[in-house]
Amino acid sequence: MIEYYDISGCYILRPWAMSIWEIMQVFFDAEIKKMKIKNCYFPLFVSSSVLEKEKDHIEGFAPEVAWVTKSGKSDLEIPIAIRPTSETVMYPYFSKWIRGHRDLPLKLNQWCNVVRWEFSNPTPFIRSREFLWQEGHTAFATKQEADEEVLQILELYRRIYEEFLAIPIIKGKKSEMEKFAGGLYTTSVEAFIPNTGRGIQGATSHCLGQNFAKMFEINFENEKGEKGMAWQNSWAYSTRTIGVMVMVHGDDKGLVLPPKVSSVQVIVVPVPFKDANTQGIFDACAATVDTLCGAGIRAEADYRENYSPGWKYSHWEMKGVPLRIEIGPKDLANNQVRAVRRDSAAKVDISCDSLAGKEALSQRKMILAPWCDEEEVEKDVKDRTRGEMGAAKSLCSPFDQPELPEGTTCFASGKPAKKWTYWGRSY
Ligand code: 86X
Repeated sequence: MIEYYDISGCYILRPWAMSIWEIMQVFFDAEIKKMKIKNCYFPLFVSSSVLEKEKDHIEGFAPEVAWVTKSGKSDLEIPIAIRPTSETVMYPYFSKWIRGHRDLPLKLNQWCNVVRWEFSNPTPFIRSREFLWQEGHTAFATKQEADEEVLQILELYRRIYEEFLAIPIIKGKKSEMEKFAGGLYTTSVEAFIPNTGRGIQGATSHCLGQNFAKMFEINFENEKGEKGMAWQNSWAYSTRTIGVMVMVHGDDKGLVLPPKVSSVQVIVVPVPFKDANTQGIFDACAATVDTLCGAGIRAEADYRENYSPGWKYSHWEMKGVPLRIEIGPKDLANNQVRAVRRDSAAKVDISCDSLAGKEALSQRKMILAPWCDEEEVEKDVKDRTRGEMGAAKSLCSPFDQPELPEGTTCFASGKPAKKWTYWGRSY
């Protein structure tokens, strides 16, 4: 996931790690856009006068601020700080952009890096001197609106941990001692690392109250022509999320990736044997990858000839790929594959015909799936599911439709989906 670097506390994020970040980013970015929060980008550099504008909240953090003091060989006239967070960078412009109640709410987010020159044990993802995050900064006319948003954002953080990283968290409010001193109250999602018996803050969502509005004069005129002061929030999650995931799920064989964030969800490994039909095995691997990719699963095959199957097993286990599929001579003869779960090491043989088939069906469940709404495809589903227990058919498209994000494909045809439909065996 990372490569070490020649500056302590700084790490190179390799594609295996960056892809996890990007998957969470796609989700979170879409969710905040639904909330009418807009992306922006403020400069990395902060003048000392602006950084120190809010003395009280900076005081405790001052030792962590990194400064640029030179250009080439000459000293800068005034040193320039590198953002450790962007309150003081952004709020002078909030003051400028907010004049009347029609300028509110102002809801901004930026995806960026920040630098905090930590001295205590740097740890990849968990405590690094530079890290990636999103920071949201919003301003409202009323406290009630601010309060509501704090919890909406906290719920998105919960979903990142629980739905994407498969990590249970506790939502809650920080004590007066542990809250962000510059704000009114701080909420967080807290995770737990069983191995070390330690809690870890997963993300925070603050209501800043009117503290910063006072300092930065973020005022507006309300409908009645009276002067009001903005209510503000700020919230962030960072690449620490990946560190929590590594610690919670990792085991003695290495990383364990939750399928939702894994850039490779299934690795297919050919297991050729002496004079068995090697080409046939390779072809079956390619067909398996095709079938899985067609069903929207991120699958790849490892055809490398200079590594043994056993070596590949440990390699992909160490990398955390959720499912390994092995195809050997016996599997080829039986038109099946062997699947091995990364988390539990549980093995199961699956017929090639039901590979992309819905596991849920064999567990006697109903399935809600995006569908292209074409009759041919509906018939095809019946054909493909015909078995001892009877074929599955469409049941209904519920009036209560979940969201169908643009680009969602039909579970059966791979064409653009038009609606969510229930499928299953029926009376
Ligand atoms: C506190 C508060 C807040 C926006 C968040 O937690 C969410 C996103 N910011 C961040 N904090 C600092 O204010 C801070 C300031 C300086 Cl100068 C520093 F060097 C380190 C800091 N660390 C945290």
